Parts: sequence; structure tokens; C-alpha cells
Amino acid sequence: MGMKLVVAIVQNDDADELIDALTSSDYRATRLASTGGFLRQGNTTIIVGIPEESVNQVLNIVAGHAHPHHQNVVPNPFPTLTSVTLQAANEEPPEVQTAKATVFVLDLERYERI
Ligand code: 2BA
Repeated sequence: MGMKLVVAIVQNDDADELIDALTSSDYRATRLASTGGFLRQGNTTIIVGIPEESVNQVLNIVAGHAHPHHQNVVPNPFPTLTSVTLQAANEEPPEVQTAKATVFVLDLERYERI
């Protein structure tokens, strides 16, 4: 039986609900603290090892329990300094809209509970 690893990156706010939905559908999931490269802010990466035929159901669960977010961003290694500069210039930081989730589906060579 082919196995897949679903890697889903979601907003921290959505992680509890998504983990609950996965575990109540009998999927085993692991939650990793992560940080986005662009916003440099915390997000959550959830990994789920599953049989190939469960991929669509897991993706539906992710889609049903994660939400897009609007955020004003300061994509800068010196955010405080930039905020001050933007405030002084009376300018709003640019806004981005995140996806509900960023999902990768990988082939799993081997899956064991030893
Ligand atoms: P971040 O890298 O912090 O990106 C957060 C949001 O900022 C993105 O939302 C997107 O709306 C915007 N963004 C990112 N890079 C941008 C750029 N070069 N120019 C303009 N806007 C940009 P999402 O696309 O929903 O991504 C949410 C998080 O998922 C990302 O956080 C990152 O942690 C992860 N991610 C997204 N795509 C990825 C990829 N191809 N590989 C690895 N991780 C990825």
C-alpha cells in the first residue's frame, strides 16, 4: 500500500481546530512550530502520514478547518525600525493575504511504528 506524507502549513490560530478534526477522523498528526520566511512570523506545520487513498479526505479536512488571513506586513529583518519609519511617513505597511494552507504531498518510502 502506498503511503504519503501530507505537510500542511497553517496559521497558528487554525492549528488547534485542524488537529482536533484530524485526530477525531482517526488520523495521526504531528504539529511543529515553524516560522514563515517572508513574514518572519510563527506559523504551524502539521505532518500527517497516511495511506495514498486518504489524501483527498485529509486535504478536505485541512481546507475545512483553515482560513485565509489578511495581514499588514513589514518584510524586513529590522521590523521595529521599519514600523517607525512607516509611521513617521504616515504610510500603511503593505498587506498580504495568506492561503488557507500551503500543502505539500510527498511519497513516503517507508512508514513504521516500531
Ligand atoms: P511566509 O513565508 O511568512 O509568507 C506569508 C505570506 O506572505 C504568504 O502566504 C504570501 O501571501 C506572502 N508572501 C510570501 N512570499 C512573498 C513574496 N515573495 N512576495 C509577496 N508576498 C509574499 P502563503 O503563500 O499562504 O504562505 C504561508 C506560509 O506558508 C509562508 O509564510 C511559508 O511559511 C509557507 N510557504 C508558502 N509557500 C511555500 C513554499 N513554496 N515552500 C515552503 N514554504 C512555503
